[in-house]
Amino acid sequence: MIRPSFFYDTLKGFGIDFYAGVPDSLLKNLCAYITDHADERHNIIAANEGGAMGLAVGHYLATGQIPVVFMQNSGEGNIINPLASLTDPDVYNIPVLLVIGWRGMPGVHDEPQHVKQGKITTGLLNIMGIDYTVLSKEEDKAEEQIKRAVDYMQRTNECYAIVIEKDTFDTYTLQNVEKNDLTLSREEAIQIVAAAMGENDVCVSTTGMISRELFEYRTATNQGHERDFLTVGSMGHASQIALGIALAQPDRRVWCFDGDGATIMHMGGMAIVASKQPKNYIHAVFNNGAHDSVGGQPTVGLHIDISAIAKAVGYKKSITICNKDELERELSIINSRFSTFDGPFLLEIQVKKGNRNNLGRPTISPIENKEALIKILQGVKKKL
Ligand SMILES: Cc1ncc(C[n+]2csc(CCOP(=O)(O)OP(=O)(O)O)c2C)c(N)n1
Repeated sequence: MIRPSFFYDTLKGFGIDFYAGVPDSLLKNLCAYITDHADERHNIIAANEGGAMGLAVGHYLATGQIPVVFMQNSGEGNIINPLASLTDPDVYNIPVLLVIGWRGMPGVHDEPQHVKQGKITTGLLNIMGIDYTVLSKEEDKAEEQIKRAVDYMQRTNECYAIVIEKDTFDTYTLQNVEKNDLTLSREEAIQIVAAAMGENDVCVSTTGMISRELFEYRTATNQGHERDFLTVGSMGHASQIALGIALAQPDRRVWCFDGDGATIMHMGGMAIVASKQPKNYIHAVFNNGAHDSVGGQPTVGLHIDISAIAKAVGYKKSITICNKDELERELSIINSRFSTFDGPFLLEIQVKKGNRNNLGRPTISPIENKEALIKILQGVKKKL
């Protein structure tokens, strides 16, 4: 295995010390090391991977130094446009070192949302004309690969990708953990909100543990899963899926269970929700100030005022809640006779980081999930 310190120091030896990206569980130990060792101007957790490319290009323009953009392979979709129209030799010809966690690598079992992306990870690089290597798990070989990557980028001014397999980086535990006094857990908050949903309501939940915790709650309480669309991939788009449903079915309440990382990733979606004024739309953002599902790296979630943003873009009502009593009170107001269809609402629920160690994963497939929801929404039995 490679020590995160080795990777970081080797790049530093080549004058590479600027990092921007969105974290990934395969890069968890590396990201933790960078967080503890780079200052805030040299390590930026970006809103999304495309934004990280922008930051990297800005750094290159200002310093002439090659920057690093790190991401899960799911983030490749978000960098296609900057790769094609910003860094490409046909446009500005700017070198960025891409460090890409390879979830769903063929031959390695992974969750459904990673299977397709895993198959096309290197193919996408090929089609974009990005040279790449899969990082060796032996430090001396890895050092050679990094040297070749840097030579290539210096010679051509083109981007280069280092693809990271599972279990490449050795353990490193983040030291710099931001403390706060939040007491409500995300899982408990999810259970309270899910319990407040009416029987005809549906929910679109976001990528990661939020959907997993919602799934387990339904199982534990002997409810079906058919009213929940568990957006296992496509991070940041749950609010728009929920909006699509809410506009098509104005007589049904639609909830979006979002994370702070996901909300921030495509925050513009909030403005579109508000612009349509869907009275039946309730946006619950479980804000733990972290990308908890992939290792707990910080987001700016607890440093910005999400409910003020919702208000500013035109949600009818928005509120920030940080404890159980307030949450229950607010939900009973939402459910009261007069305000049931008085959205769009945004509930920012501030929760502490962390999850149960034995948290499971959905036991139904995405196709089964989709078909069951369609049956609820369209009232017809679709073939599974
Ligand atoms: C485009 C994209 N980038 C990165 C990921 C990896 N990823 C999965 S869940 C997650 C963190 C989600 O954070 P947040 O929405 O705050 O929810 P939390 O896990 O903290 O509950 C990330 C980065 C992804 N699935 N898709």
